[in-house]
Amino acid sequence: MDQHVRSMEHKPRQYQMLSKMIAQTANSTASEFPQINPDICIVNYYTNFGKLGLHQDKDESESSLTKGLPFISISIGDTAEFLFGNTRDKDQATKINLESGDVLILGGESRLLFHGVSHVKTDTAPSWLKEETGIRPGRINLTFRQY
Ligand code: MD6
Ligand code: FE
Repeated sequence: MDQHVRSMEHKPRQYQMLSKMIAQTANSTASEFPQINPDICIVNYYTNFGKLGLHQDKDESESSLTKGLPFISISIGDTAEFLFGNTRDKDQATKINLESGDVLILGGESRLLFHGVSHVKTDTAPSWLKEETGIRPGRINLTFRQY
């Protein structure tokens, strides 16, 4: 029991380290993505009917937003169609697929882009992921950010 509790305690730190490493890699390829010390992780689970309207993520501190500190999004499971653009108008938005294992970083000038998920594509998760983890149908999205 004690060991179980301890290992659970370590999980958030491992995720925090993973997101820091992603931020470091992004910073070394594009310096407009400043290094972050993530202190927030939001986990969303989308069923195959799940969607998320176009929005801006701007609940972080003014200093974090002014500096353009990136947020990092990791997708797991079924593929999502992800929209982004300069306005809330979904007809003008660019569409990309976010597949399981994809990492998306919005930072610097792109930090306040409108973005959302139009739909999740049924049964598109890698078969090895389903077999090894028993993951439910749908999509998990983790976003890391610094308040
Ligand atoms: C995504 N998620 O699921 C995009 N924003 O690919 C978000 O934009 C998001 O998951 C704010 C809070 C949680 C999120
Ligand atoms: Fe968002």
